[in-house]
Formats: sequence, C-alpha cells, structure tokens
Amino acid sequence: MTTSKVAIVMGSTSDQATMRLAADTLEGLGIETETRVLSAHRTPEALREWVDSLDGRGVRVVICGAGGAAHLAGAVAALTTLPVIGVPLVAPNAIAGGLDALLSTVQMPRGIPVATVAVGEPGAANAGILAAEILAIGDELRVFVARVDRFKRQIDFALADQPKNRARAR
Ligand code: AIR
Repeated sequence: MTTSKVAIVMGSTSDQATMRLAADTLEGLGIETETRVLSAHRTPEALREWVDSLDGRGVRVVICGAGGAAHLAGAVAALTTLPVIGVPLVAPNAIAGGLDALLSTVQMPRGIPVATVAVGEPGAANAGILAAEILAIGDELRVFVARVDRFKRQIDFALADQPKNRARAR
C-alpha cells in the first residue's frame, strides 16, 4: 500500500521485546520497516552514519526506543529533519518505572523536536500507529487512512473486551 519505510532503532538488544510491538504494528498495516540496535552513547558514529543514510533509502519516519539516560531519540532528531518518535523504555535499573527515560526523551531543547509517546509497551505500539498516521497524510485515495482507522478500532474493541476492562466499565 505504501512504499515509504519506517526505521526503528533501539539502544540495546535488551529493548527488543518491547520495541517489537512497534514493528509488529507497522507490519500488520503493510508498512515496511527496518530495525537497528544503535546507541547514542555506545555507538555514536555508527548512529550518525545510519541516520545520514535514511532519507535516501525512502525512510519517512524514525522511531527510537531507549531506557535510562534515553538520549537516542534526541540524538537522531539532532541529525535529521525526518519526524522522530521517541519511546521511553524501562531499563533494568530504571528509576520510578521509567520516569528517567521519559524525561530524557521528552525534555528536548527548542529546535530539536521529538514526539514522545508513553513509557514501555503501550508507547511502542502507539509509536507504530503514529508513524502510520504520519505516512497516511500523503495518501490521496484515503485507502490507507481507512486501514489505520480500522486497525485502531480493532485494538479498542479487543482491549475493551478484556475481563479487567469489562469490570471497570460496569
Ligand atoms: N541505553 C543504551 N545506550 C544508551 C542508553 N540509554 C539504554 C538501552 C537500554 C538500557 O540502556 O536503551 O534500555 C540498558 O541497556 P543494556 O544494554 O545495559 O541492557
């Protein structure tokens, strides 16, 4: 449906299980993804080289997930004008359930925007949906827009049907 790609990068292999939700969401919508493990602190040069290659390869949105001192999304946003979505993750030594990563990702200086989503799994899934919605802006026929809309409704229905949510709605 779309030839635009979404690039997903995370700071460590320990982030893979959570960030998989972003890739799964996009692949479910028929959007091509590529995934890398690169760190703003551990592999800064490789990160820059990879970011420099994105635009020319058809990537239109970048999703970045990191925990702890989560500067990955900010570092990527400093190097590109592609829209960057930041997913704060819960590192093994996280402070206050990921508040460290949330603040590191969201508190960007003026001029370097990062669209920050929720901490952890809901954030990773939402990053995938948000990236799809950004790509859908260019969808003249609105076919892709309808697909994203249907996908979101399915998630809402599935979650509303979970026993804990049914009990809450009563
Ligand atoms: N991280 C890696 N480089 C910079 C940062 N902030 C993050 C990873 C991961 C956490 O540090 O994104 O969430 C712990 O990584 P590891 O490799 O020690 O498990």
